[in-house]
Amino acid sequence: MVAGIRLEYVAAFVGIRTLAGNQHILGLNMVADAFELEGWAVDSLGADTAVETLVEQVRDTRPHLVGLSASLPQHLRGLGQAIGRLRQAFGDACPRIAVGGLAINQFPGLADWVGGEVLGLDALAAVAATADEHPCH
Ligand code: B12
Repeated sequence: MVAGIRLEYVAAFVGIRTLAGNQHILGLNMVADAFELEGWAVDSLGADTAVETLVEQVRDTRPHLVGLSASLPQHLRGLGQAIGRLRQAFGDACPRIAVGGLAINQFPGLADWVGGEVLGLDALAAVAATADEHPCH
């Protein structure tokens, strides 16, 4: 709740724990900040977050959008598994899942392979790509 108005457009940004570990969170934090500045209610779960923590967060807050990041090629398999788990847990009610980060930017076609969507190569592009979904627009 913000000033008595429920923000319907909630986004969660998460650095998923993978076998290789994922400490690269600066870029994802920039994306989260950009969405927050646009008026989205944002939950940043931080680096190296367990998949089941994300599943619980989605169950509790029902975000419109989940943003995940892969910086290294070694992160991609874990990212794909996390997205598969979200889709299995929520089915048709699964939030929109955006992926980004260096590994995706180098090979955007990998987004399909992991099961996510590229909204843009950086924070501003991602915000612009979702502008028409925001309640203020
Ligand atoms: C800072 C950094 C670290 C820090 C991270 C600190 C932190 N808290 O984030 C630390 C020291 C932990 C680190 C560790 C490692 N790192 Co490092 N790291 C970097 C570095 C220098 C900058 C990354 C960064 O923050 N960039 C700035 C942000 C803003 O850019 P970004 O992440 O790409 O994010 C932007 C976009 O991609 C996009 N975006 C990102 N996420 C998302 C998500 C969504 C949904 C959307 C829409 C968009 C989006 O928007 C962002 C803003 O524009 C890069 C080199 C480089 N120049 O990129 C190497 C780099 C990524 N690291 C590298 C490596 C190899 C490692 C280590 C394996 C090193 C080691 N041997 O230990 C470890 C791995 C740790 C792990 N398990 O995760 C390599 C990866 C090479 C590769 N392609 O495989 C790089 C490229 C360095 C290099 N040239 O070799 N690293």
